[in-house]
Amino acid sequence: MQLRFLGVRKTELETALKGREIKGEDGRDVMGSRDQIDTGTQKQINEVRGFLRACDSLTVLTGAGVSAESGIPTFRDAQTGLWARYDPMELATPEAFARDPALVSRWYDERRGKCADCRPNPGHLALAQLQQRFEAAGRRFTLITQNVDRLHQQAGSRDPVELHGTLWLWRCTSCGEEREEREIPFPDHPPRCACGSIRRPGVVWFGESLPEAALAAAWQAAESCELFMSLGTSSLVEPAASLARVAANAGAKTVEINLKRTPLSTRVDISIAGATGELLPQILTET
Ligand code: BV8
Ligand code: ZN
Repeated sequence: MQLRFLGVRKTELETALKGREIKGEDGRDVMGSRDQIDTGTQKQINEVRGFLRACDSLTVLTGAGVSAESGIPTFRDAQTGLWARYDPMELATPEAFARDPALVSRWYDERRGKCADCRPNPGHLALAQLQQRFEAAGRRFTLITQNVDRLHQQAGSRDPVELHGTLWLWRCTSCGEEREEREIPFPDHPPRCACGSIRRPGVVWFGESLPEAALAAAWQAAESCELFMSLGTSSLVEPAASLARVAANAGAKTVEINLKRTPLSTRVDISIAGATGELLPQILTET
């Protein structure tokens, strides 16, 4: 390309031009603007790196946005195909399951299928690495997730607090027997327990209380951390959406990373606009 006639090696030029924007005829930055981070965001990244270096206890909350780059639609993303006419907030309720258990079971079976085809993305991997680093240095790290896909565990994260359960565990609605279900798809909808009763996904539905142990662990981790990071969540679903406030009220530094603004963006110390799959690996270099 153009560079050749300058008789200098591409790498030398790239280092010389690092961070500088070179506009091509079409006004696009020839140095491949996708991974160019604007100076404002770079400054925020450096500040977050400073927070990470300085803190001995970190609590991270993740939402559907962290799994988006793995190909799992978020709750905000429009439902597709035969699910397009259903509102996920309606399907994810005990009322919907009582009304039509086969329909709700099929929806969760389809989501299991989707998750099974997806792999953790660099955002998940960066968080697993961060946990390793923190724990190797004797610093406290707590990962709290609203996601039910278990991609964090696949990425190597240990013991994340699953606030809203998981769609990989199914529970009998009468004897309570719970076990992991990896066979996709289910032969019948809804699946049946050996006792003959129907089984439901091991998730928390809207209107249902969260598992006490998970909620207590999340609250305790928010109240006692020095840094709280809210990643890829719209911060609309309670009580998860209150955790950042609990941390801030307890004196923690708070950081948000999201593609879009959320109700939390004006209430945290640093809110970075961007994709977690791109920004988290960047933030982790040099921390
Ligand atoms: C309860 C499991 C006791 C099932 C889920 C107080 C006030 C108002 C309402 C309430 C309240 N207290 C309780 C309620 C009711 C309700 C609630 O909060 N309703 C909301 C809608 C107003 N809460 C409950 O019912 C909870 N139970 O409180 O019990 C009680 C009961 C009744 C009344 C009082 C008390 C139970 C809530 C849990 C429900 N189960 N999931 C399943 O998955 O099927 S919630 C589910 O939706 C997820 O787990 C998650 O929590 C939520 C979706 O939010 P996000 O994960 O943030 O995803 P979303 O799609 O919204 O946004 C994605 C974000 O990522 C976006 O901002 C986008 O910009 C960003 N993004 C996208 N790509 C990227 C990205 N960011 C970075 N990088 C990218 N690449
Ligand atoms: Zn049973």
